[in-house]
Amino acid sequence: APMATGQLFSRTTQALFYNYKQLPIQRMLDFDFLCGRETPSVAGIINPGAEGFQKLFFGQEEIAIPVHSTVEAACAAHPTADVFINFASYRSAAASSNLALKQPTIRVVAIIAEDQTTRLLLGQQLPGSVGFVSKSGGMSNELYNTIARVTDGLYEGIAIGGDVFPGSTLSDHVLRFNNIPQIKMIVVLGELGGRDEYSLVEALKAGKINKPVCAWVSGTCARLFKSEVQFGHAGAKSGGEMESAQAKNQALMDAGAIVPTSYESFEASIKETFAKLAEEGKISPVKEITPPQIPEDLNSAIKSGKVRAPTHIISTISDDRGEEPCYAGVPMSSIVEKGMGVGDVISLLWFKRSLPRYCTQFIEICIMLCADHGPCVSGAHNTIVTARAGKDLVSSLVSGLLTIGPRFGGAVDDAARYFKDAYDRKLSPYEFVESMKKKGIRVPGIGHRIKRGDNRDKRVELLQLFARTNFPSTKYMEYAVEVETYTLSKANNLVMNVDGAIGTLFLDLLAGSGLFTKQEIDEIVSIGYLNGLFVLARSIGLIGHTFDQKRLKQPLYRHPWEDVLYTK
Ligand code: Q5B
Repeated sequence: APMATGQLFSRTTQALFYNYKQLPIQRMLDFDFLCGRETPSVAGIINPGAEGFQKLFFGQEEIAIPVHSTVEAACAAHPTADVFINFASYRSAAASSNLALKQPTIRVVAIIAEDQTTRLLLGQQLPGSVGFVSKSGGMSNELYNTIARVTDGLYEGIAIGGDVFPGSTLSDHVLRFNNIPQIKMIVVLGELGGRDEYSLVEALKAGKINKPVCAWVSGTCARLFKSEVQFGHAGAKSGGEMESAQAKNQALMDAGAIVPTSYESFEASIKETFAKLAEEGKISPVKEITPPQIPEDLNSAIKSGKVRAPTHIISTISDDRGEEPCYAGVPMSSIVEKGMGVGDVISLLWFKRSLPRYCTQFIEICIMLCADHGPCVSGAHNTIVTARAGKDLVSSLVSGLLTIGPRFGGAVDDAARYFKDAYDRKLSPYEFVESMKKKGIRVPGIGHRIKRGDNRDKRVELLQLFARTNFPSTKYMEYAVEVETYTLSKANNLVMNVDGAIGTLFLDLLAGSGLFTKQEIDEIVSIGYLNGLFVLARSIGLIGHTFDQKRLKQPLYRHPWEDVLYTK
């Protein structure tokens, strides 16, 4: 239906909301839902610099409201949204409001100093007969309640704000309400300070308002103070007798407004005015609507203990909710105070327990020894090529990590699995190696591209030495040495490699420490924890190779033709 002169809002009015503030927007949508609106009153959100969609609830349904990065883009996308609700900070509100005023599609600009948005658009949605204008947004809440109780409700309610220079005046709205046929009576709540109420007095005196106006100017208590008092609003201080609540109430009454003797009797005067209009048949009773229930947010319902909801993630290794993060229940301060190291942190986060020093030291030695093995190994090569292609640290690192697998560095778990199985089943080295050969599987942990029987891997020797000195038992590793003796009899490069040494020695650590049940050991081996040691260690080297290439400003890598065998 066409809007009457002065009518700013209808049941289909939509707004653009400047600055993303989830709570007030959600409140507006909740109010829409309560009022039975079919479309949300927020058409779009302007979030400077961001674009996309914002999920919000409209009743029970989730809706996606478009987010625009500029005022112009939002106005172009939503040409029928003629209200601009500005939630910018006081620092940037002027610039964005000026911009909004320049947009041909915008008719109303509301600059929100406090959270009053939900009240702003009340009038467009309610079917009542009362037009209400207030200075105070907070007090308008009070009056909305009063009006709802003693009349057939609001048609429109607006709070102009308590500033010294508000964007619109009380009389602007009263005159506007006077032109809206659906509004049968007007309620005004002014306050001490300023002279705005006198423009209403003038309008009344000039006979420009022919609907009953119930008015009250609050702040009569100011007289009880000996000196001038500044109330909550910038404009709410009595600047002299004329600006006092008493003087303004008197002037309004003299001009023909219905003014009670106190705020307490304001409700009664609104009630009487409405009843009189109803009696005179000037108000046809509106059908009472039972508003729907706004669904409660899950978070608040859970908080109040009304509902329970299943969690989506279960975690047992760390907790960051308390005063300080804990790893497997051990607070970070205690990790630092006790001088724990990376081996202890790995023990807590991977094995969920504190391990004795020789175990954590062994873990740290593994990390140190496997941190790097030169630029020519698969992982470092990939990382170097990636870094030289101009990719970032994470891409270069990941590209190297992705080469870790059954042939390169990722044989630790399989070494542990196969050697454990062979040892536990009491297979002789000959039976083990030959049975693997029959299955066509290379023994994990055996063989190296450059290491030989006469050029052993120093890392393996260091790990063996440490374990033989510190571990209660090295039975799995000694079994691997016997296997190595057999494989070396076949070929000189079939030495125990670093994967084999770590895999078998970790079996010894798990079994010998007495801290793991047989079931836990089986689980660690079957899940495959141990490649993690190589992955973690080699990440250190791969990160180093990335930095190295970047530092050396190495150009894009291209493999030389001479190094490729081109054949058909
Ligand atoms: N043969 C490592 O192969 C390598 C055999 C075998 C029985 C075996 C190979 C292998 C198991 C996986 C493993 C970890 C691919 C290695 C690492 C980290 C690193 C890397 C670095 C670092 C080497 C020649 C003949 C053939 C094969 C037989 C070979 N391996 N038999 N069991 N394990 N090992 N990976 O030299 O009769 O001629 O057909 O897969 O443990 O990755 O530094 O580079 O820190 O970065 O290419 O140390 O051993 O040997 O494939 O030419 O085989 O030996 O069947 O026999 P190669 P191939 P045949 S540590």
